[in-house]
Amino acid sequence: MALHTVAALLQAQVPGVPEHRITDIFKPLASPAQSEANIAWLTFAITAGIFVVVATLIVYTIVKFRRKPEYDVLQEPPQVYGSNQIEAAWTVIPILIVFVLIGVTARVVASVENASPPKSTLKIRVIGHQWWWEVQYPDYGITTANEVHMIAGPDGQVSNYIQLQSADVAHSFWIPQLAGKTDLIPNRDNYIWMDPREPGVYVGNCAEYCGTQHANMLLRVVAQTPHDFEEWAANEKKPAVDDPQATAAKAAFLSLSCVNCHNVSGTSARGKFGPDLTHLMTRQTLASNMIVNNPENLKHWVNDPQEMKQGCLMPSFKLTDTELNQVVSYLETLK
Ligand code: HEC
Ligand SMILES: [Cu+2]
Repeated sequence: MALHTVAALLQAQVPGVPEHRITDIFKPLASPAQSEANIAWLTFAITAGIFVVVATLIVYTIVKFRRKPEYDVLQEPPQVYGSNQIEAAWTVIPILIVFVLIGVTARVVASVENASPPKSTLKIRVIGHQWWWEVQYPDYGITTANEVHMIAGPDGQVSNYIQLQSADVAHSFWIPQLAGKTDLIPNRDNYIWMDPREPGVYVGNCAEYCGTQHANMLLRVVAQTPHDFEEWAANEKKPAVDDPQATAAKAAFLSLSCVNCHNVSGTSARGKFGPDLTHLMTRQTLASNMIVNNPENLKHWVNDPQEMKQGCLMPSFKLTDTELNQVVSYLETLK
């Protein structure tokens, strides 16, 4: 990805919402991430302790047992044949440390997985595809893509319960500031929950190698207050905008093969293979958060997705200029 596109992505903000773009596990903003950060710190502290002890002993030995000028070079050093106490100590202490770490980790994993979600829970289904995310809200009848809207709220009051599935290969859902990685496996349902404490945009990515464009299978969670979420959902539930100014453009879009892969609710475009385009213009990014959703990038994408995201599963169509302009101007009405 060219540097200027990275810079532009950093500016793709949702108006009025702070952005948490540092994918830092040491700055957790939800309970699962918080408990995981705690064990990360504990492990870090223990291993730092081991490092200090071992490094000190090494330095001490190097200094203390250097060859001194008065030593006879040909004489062998004193031969030591082991010490039961020392050997017992350096066997037992590491075993104890390993058991402490296993115990603490197992407890946190179990407590994160078994925690019952708080009363106010939003159900979300995320389906991994090569190389984008389908996002459904079963209770609302909404299907969207790549940008996962969630509810945020003070500790322990709201939560999002996410069912994870895959349409093809194994993927992994990871938003470092909210929760650890959970795989999306074909023919299997996995579940995670997260309770973002602050509204904002949280970034993440697919964390399981899933093919050529794995690195551009990025994630974006838009955590909102329940009120803002409902507002967003109300718009998502509506069928696509039918702009009378765009009748010809719409006809052009519907006459092309786009309809085999993309859904636009309220039209004859019913494809399920690619991202739902019904409210494309409400998303900040395109191609699984790889590029900013602006008119220039949208046109470039429709004209030649293979140039922008080589190997992605949308072919380049060699549309004529007229077709391209019509299709893009139709897509731009999909608010
Ligand atoms: C063979 C199936 C297929 C056809 C046909 C197809 N697309 Fe796509 N389209 C995809 C896939 C798959 C993606 C996701 C690519 C990715 O991010 O890796 C996509 C992504 C997109 C996106 C970006 C959506 C987003 O939210 O990131 C737009 C816009 C789009 N297609 C428009 C079109 C238009 C316009 C046409 C017709 C000219 C078309 N597509 C034809 C499969 C298809
Ligand atoms: Cu993936």
